[in-house]
Amino acid sequence: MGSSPSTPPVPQTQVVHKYNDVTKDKVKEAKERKRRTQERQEREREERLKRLQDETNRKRQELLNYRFGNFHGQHYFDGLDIRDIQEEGLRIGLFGPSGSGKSSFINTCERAMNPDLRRGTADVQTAHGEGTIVLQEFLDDLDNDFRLVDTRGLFRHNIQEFTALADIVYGRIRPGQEVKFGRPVDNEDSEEYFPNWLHAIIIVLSATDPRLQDGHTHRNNLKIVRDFMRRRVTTVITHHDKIDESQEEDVLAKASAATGSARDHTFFVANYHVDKKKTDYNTEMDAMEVMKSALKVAERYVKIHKIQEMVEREDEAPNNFEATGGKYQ
Ligand SMILES: Nc1nc2c(ncn2[C@@H]2O[C@H](COP(=O)(O)OP(=O)(O)OP(=O)(O)O)[C@@H](O)[C@H]2O)c(=O)[nH]1
Ligand SMILES: [Mg+2]
Repeated sequence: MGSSPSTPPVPQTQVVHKYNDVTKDKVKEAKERKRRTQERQEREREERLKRLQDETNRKRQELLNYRFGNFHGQHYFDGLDIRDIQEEGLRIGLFGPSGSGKSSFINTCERAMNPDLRRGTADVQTAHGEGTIVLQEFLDDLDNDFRLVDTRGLFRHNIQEFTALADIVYGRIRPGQEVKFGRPVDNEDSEEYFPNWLHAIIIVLSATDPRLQDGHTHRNNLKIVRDFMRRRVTTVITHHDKIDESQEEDVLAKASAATGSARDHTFFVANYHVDKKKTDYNTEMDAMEVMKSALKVAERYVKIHKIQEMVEREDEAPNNFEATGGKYQ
């Protein structure tokens, strides 16, 4: 037997190399692709954040520069004497069950209006029991035409509480005064002064409150407020961070039914609070949407009130006409 033919180089060795090279290239390529995807995602995230930040700044400027009538336009008030409100501005009150997040919402609004602020100035409930007792105005130092008014929480749902609420609405309880139930205030005169009234209210409910979720307790308790403040209400549902997305529609419908404000005047918000201090543009946007809605509602209410006043004056005119023996004075 002759020597065996020279053995060709082992092909497998080459295949293995090739395979390795291909694999290396593939891995490298995949890594590169992943890096590019991550970079793109990061860029998109930054762009989204930038857009949100710009939108937040734009909305903030709109509210910081707010002048009475801006949202409906000056023609909306043609023929009406609105000088008192132009001079004094609008007052937006916060009403709602004790502990629903009224003061926290005010703090959120303060931070939305002033990005340098690390925390709001309204006192929130810390332990059990009531938080706010004294009526207090906020955002009143801004050079624009509205203020927010923090009130004592509703929890009795009786006539004494309703009387106190009416006293706040008609400006008989003034900022700095304690809101007492069952004790009439001796400040009747101020009812004459329309700029001291609340021109709209924001009803604050917590998304996690079983009295909202059961669909009837809040609805029954708030009937008197709903009827009294008809068409002057914007609603904010706090604790948005504490509910699941799947619950939103149901909670929204129940809140709107309880307060009587239309769906497009009903908003969710996840307030700033002790464990949520980091700037959140979504939170600030939500809070500013609520303020804008309340201002629109308030402008409409001022118009309704001014028309009523005018009609009442006209109603008095024929009496004067008769009293003067048919001569106008
Ligand atoms: N997680 C979360 N907690 C909130 C939110 N809003 C308010 N809170 C908390 O709820 C509690 C009550 O909030 P307050 O703002 O004091 O409620 P209030 O309506 O002013 O209460 P009264 O003044 O007693 O009527 C506080 O412990 C807040 O930190 C929210 O959106 N999310
Ligand atoms: Mg409070």
